Amino acid sequence: MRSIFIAGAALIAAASTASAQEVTLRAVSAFAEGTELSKNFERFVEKVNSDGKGLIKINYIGGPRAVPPFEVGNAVRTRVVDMANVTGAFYTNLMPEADGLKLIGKPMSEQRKNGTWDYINQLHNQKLGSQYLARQFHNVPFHIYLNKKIDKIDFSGLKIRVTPVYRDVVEAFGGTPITTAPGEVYTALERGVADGYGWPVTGIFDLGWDKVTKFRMEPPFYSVEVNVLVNLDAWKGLNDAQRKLLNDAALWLEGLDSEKVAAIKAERERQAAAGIQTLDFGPAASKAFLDRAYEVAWQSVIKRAPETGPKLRQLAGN
Ligand code: 173
Repeated sequence: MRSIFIAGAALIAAASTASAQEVTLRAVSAFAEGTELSKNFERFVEKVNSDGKGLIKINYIGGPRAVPPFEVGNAVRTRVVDMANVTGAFYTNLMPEADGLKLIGKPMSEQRKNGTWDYINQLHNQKLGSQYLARQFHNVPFHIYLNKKIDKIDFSGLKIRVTPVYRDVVEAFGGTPITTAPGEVYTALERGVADGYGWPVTGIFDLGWDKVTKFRMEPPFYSVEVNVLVNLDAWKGLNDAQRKLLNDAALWLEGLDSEKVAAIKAERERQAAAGIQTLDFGPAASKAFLDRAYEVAWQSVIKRAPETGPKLRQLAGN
């Protein structure tokens, strides 16, 4: 009797030590360290590590030198890493719906209230074995940057570097898409392998692309989506306090999007100062471009995800 009691007490003691132990999560970013698309995630890591002392520690391994960008989603799924800063565009092979995330531009506070976050989280749970912890940059658009001047929105004869974000719209306007990871954009432009590329309005200075960019085409389109994923087993293995800590930090991270309004204005000025000219074909051409850009992108998502795509579009409301 006594030995059973002792064994039981020892077990309880072991369990509580385990739950009180600091958990370490290994994290990577699909974007280069210290650049625009990684910076806020890196602030998030610092915050978790300081608020979460004794509870949680994120071991940030770094950017694409650790895991190639298009493999980051799978690395989270298979728990090669526990956490990642990555865009859905980089794992559409595992989750075609991820290509639709760029079409959802509502603030995260709203997406968390109206069921959008919940639905996207379920898709990540099922298809990517991960928790959709946070989404950043909902208010930052993309652009097509060009080195050849065009006199209307028509990419015929142009080779344009893409990811799934821009593929459909580039094709719809007659361009030839060439897929590369961000790390290969500079060389592709320098060698003339590409005549242009898609990228957010911010961040082209980070890797020196301003030196190989002549024009930025208007209008801005879609909505940048960079998210923080946590492997689902890793997430389930956390206790309530640890999960709350990560959730609170995720909401804080999403709140940093409010800084982007000023950042976008500053970036456009900086591009102009660097000699990058805007190609603007006026409101009617812009509207026609945007209508078509959204339409071809949704059709593409729905074609590859006929069950779930329409629901995503309904939640996006566009
Ligand atoms: O590499 C890309 O152009 C891309 O798809 C992307 C997506 C989100 C943020 C930045 C780039």
